[in-house]
Amino acid sequence: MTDIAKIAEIVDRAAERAEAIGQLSENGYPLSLTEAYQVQAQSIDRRLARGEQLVGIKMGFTSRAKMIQMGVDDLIWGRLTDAMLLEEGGLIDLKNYVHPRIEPEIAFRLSAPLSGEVTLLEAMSAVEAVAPAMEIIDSRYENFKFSLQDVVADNSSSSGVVIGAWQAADCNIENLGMSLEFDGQAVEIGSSAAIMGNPYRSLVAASRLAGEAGLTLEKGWVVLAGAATAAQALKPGVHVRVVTEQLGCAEINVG
Ligand code: 0L1
Ligand code: MG
Repeated sequence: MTDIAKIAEIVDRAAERAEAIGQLSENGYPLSLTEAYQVQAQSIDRRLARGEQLVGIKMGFTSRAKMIQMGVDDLIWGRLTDAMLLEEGGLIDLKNYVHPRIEPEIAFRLSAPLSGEVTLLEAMSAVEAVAPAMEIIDSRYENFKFSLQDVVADNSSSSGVVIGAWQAADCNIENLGMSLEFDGQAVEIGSSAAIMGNPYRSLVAASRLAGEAGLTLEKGWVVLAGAATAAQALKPGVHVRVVTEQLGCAEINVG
């Protein structure tokens, strides 16, 4: 029988200590997707037991191109805790990460719970605010290499979130120009349309997938809709900014 608790301890320790580990799938821990999500849940339970609070979820593989690249036909998701929230405009300490990358995203804040299968309109009406955001993904696996099950067990690589000023959720966010800048130079350019054609579709999927795991997206939670472009590796000393048409900016400095 698969020892979910033991594997959860392995991935949790790797994240806590910022130490790279070998892929589970190649080191005697082949997991089904269901088991991988159980590992994720138990590894996050370990963080909650240390005092962290669940504040939302992140969606991954939200672009068709990334799904095809991974040979998968559904999205993945991970859990966000308060310890992952980084001060907007603040400083990131690289020693807390293995090999962090950053990607431009859209964040939603919920004004009402969302659970299971919902329509696009139901998802939209549960959002009170939208913000430009960046996710720091930091796979705990050596060389950022993993199988689908490995990455899901590792909380879908999520390790940090930077959220800009919240805006009322009354603008059309289907096709907003987005760029990721390093020291004022655009290193990635894209559109919010890259996120499932409309970031709100990612919220519908978030509700469905969390529901399958018995989780309700709670009022006040943040849902990271997914990346609008590829991720970029963080470099020491760089100033990073996401600029999103209509929504504004979010920024962070790397120490
Ligand atoms: O879109 C995502 O946030 C996917 C994260 C997992 C894959 C990766 O680490 O690149
Ligand atoms: Mg992401």
